[in-house]
Amino acid sequence: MSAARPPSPNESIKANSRFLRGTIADGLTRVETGSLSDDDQQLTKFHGIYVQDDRDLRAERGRKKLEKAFIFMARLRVPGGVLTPHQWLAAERVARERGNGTLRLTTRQTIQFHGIIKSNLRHAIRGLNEAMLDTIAACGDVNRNVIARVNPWQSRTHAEVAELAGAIGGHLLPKTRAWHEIWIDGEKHSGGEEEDEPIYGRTYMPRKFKIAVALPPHNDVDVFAHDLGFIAIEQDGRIVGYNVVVGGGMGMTHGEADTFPRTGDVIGFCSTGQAVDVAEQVVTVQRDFGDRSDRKHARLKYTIERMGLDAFRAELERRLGHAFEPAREFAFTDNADRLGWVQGDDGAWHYTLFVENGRVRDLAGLHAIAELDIGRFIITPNQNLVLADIPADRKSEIAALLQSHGLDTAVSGLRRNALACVALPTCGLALAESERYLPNLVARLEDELERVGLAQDDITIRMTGCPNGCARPYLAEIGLVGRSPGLYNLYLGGAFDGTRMNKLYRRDVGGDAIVAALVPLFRGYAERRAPGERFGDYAIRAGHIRATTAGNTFHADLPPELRS
Ligand code: SRM
Ligand code: SF4
Repeated sequence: MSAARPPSPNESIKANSRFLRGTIADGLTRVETGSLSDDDQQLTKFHGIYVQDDRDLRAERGRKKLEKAFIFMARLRVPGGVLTPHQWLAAERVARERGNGTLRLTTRQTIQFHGIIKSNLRHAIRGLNEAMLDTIAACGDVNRNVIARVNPWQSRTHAEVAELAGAIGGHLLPKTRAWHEIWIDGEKHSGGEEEDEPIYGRTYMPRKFKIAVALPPHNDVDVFAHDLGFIAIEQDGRIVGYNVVVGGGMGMTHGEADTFPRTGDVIGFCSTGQAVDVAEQVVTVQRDFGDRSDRKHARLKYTIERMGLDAFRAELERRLGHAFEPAREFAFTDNADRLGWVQGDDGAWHYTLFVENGRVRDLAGLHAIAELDIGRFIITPNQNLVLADIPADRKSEIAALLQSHGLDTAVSGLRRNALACVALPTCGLALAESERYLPNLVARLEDELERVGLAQDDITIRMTGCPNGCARPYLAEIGLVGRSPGLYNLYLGGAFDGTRMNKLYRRDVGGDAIVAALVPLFRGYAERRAPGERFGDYAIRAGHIRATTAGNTFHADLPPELRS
């Protein structure tokens, strides 16, 4: 713990916020600015809301001495990514009437609304609330949206995994009424004194906290990237319990080698009935032992590195009152989505729709499908959308709509496995383009892949506009991380199943250099790969990148000059 160092300013903002109220309600009424006070900007995150500005307009407005073009981003809380068609329509309406007209499916199975101006913000949140949707705890120093394997075609295990995600998410939800009070009721409670946060306390978590539930053999949730992961262990079609994974995380800062991505450690097995308690106690250990002085070292991965895994496990088991059973055998095959139609074990059909980088721009097709009011809409951790539970006799109707709206077009193996974070123009932390650039880069790489006969081979490529890792780029076979406008660090050698991080291959490269670096590798892979060998594995075997030999932190065994 960091007893000697003063707490970070965020700690007093939280402590003095009257359980996350701050002066947000007052700030929303102020017309002299499109923004909110600095402290309130930290607190709105706990309500799933970020103050942003349109960075495309920043320079021009600066020249004209105008305030930045402030806009808000709101993020839904959707445990397991499951929405009804009615909720989809409500979300779409909010995007059209209060946002920038697009919906952004995220890597944590939810929806972000961009471009909401201050005067529209309450209307937007109320519009969502009317469809039983909320943005509570979608950001901030709390447990975030719990994500879960998307497999509605295996109806029983999907229900079990989704149920656990919902149970954990519900259990760890902040208890404060502040969200309802500020955004919905408008009624003042008596200063919040009567409230309590039995799990979090007044200062909540040291930092964000993330949980995922995986169901082997698919690792679509990237379970090793989370503070806490549960890997379902299935026997005879039933889930008998979960292996527990702790201490994953993706973010780092360029040039600061004591910040790093880390894959989580499997520490043992718990029964299904114990899982919610395990989640609560991992949260309380991190609440009490996490670094509250330096927010760059405040995630659970750093707590575990500092305490040591054995000491962490001992503290956790002490709080649980029992030891974990030894972890059970499991194996993953991929961390991707399988696109297109699949029939489920109960006869229903499911269609996984490719949504490039999660951005739904043309709302019409999905609007028409949602209006049929069939089945469920399930957002995947790969930014795609499953139209789930379609009765066999309605399949042709959906198929016809997908076709008439051009939603069922085939894409290459690289494109269907590509993820990009949002980055410019809305993300305040972006150093380079991502969502607006990756599709073009993929097009250039597709030409080469076509030439060498790899057009339909699944290869994962993930880009982010900065090293925070929102598209989990360090777990991709090809990772691209923004350094400055037009320049990226290129990482290679991640595993296709999300169990191994990649390594730095080229520093500060632009589009031409990225293509030039990858083309010989694609050629070599096409000519010399072993049967079934994945691109990331080939990159290591062929000696293009070294395999990690020590530990599960990103910089393990890398010389200092290669650590940024
Ligand atoms: Fe993220 C911050 C977008 C998933 C690591 N992330 C941000 C912010 C809110 C920027 C900010 O703080 O001002 C971005 C908003 C951009 C915008 O304009 O919309 C942002 N993160 C996203 C999304 C939308 C990326 C996407 O394209 O899908 C994902 C939304 C998830 C959600 O629905 O909750 C998103 N972010 C992730 C993930 C992946 C995951 O959770 O599986 C990570 C890596 C895992 C992790 O947390 O370690 C991630 N985001 C970060 C970090 C680095 C955190 C760290 O402790 O290292 C930041 C910066 C921060 O927190 O200070 C960040
Ligand atoms: Fe923004 Fe960086 Fe996250 Fe991309 S990775 S959305 S640039 S914080």
